[in-house]
Amino acid sequence: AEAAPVVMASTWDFGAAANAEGWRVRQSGGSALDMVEAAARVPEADPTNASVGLGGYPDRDGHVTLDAVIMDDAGGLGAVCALEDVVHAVSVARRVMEKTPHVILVGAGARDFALSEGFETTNLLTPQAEAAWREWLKTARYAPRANSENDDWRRAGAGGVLDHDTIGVLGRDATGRMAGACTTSGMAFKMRGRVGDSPIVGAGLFVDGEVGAATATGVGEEVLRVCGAHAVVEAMRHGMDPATACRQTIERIARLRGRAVAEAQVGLLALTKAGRVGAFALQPGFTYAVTRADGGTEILNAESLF
Ligand code: SD4
Repeated sequence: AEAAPVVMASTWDFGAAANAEGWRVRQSGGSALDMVEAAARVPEADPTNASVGLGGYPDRDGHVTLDAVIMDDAGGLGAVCALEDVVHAVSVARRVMEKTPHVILVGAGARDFALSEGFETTNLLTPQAEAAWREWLKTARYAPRANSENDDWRRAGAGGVLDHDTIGVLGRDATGRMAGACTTSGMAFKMRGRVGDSPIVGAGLFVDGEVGAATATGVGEEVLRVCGAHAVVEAMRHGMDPATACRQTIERIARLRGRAVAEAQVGLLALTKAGRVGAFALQPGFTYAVTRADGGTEILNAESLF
């Protein structure tokens, strides 16, 4: 028998815990937006997940700065970039969408807006993340590690912290509506003020009501160069299945960048309106969690170019 359609798809192993929360919201009648927001809040609030929200690694000056976006299938869109002191960046992004005439707020303005909406301030720099930063300062060499999200997550029981981890979540509610969210503390030890792909519509996330949705993870600079998530959704619009659309976009990054991405990771994940899922990555090791309409969840390994 053919597997039940996919209703949630999230990046990395820790996507499974996020999907579980999104599924709970779906079962209680929540909208696709409610599902993906609730899912994204799970890693944001987890201090052992040192890359989303609380516990994220700081920039090279020691500030934890968060990027997040949320989007629905009717053009609803909100994002925050370089947000400080607020755990649930995805929820601030949703307020930007619902309560402002804008779609992106950055830095101090995003923080002021969050506080005006009643969000509390929290010190996002955990002792573990601060210790890792102080250790990093000894060499201060910026060198993103492929798949650190999963490596560190799998070690987290032993007190490991992730040096960057992003979650991208795509969801379909019981009425067939779709939404997506993407939230991250960005690349560990990035320059102050650096914004990645995650909060940028079309790069870290894109949702289209006629086609489906896509999200990205990995080195954001490489995703931004090709507007990764948008490229995937547009390929699906022209009839490509999700895995092939992700593969084509990864191949495009590789052609464009050559040796510059020989060791870089980029993972793309896509979900069609009908509930078909697919993924592809530059390097082996990109995993994603899918939850089907019957409630079953599994973690799948994406194929990769290298
Ligand atoms: C970024 N794409 O800020 C994010 C990082 C990421 O898992 O995906 N980490 O570039």
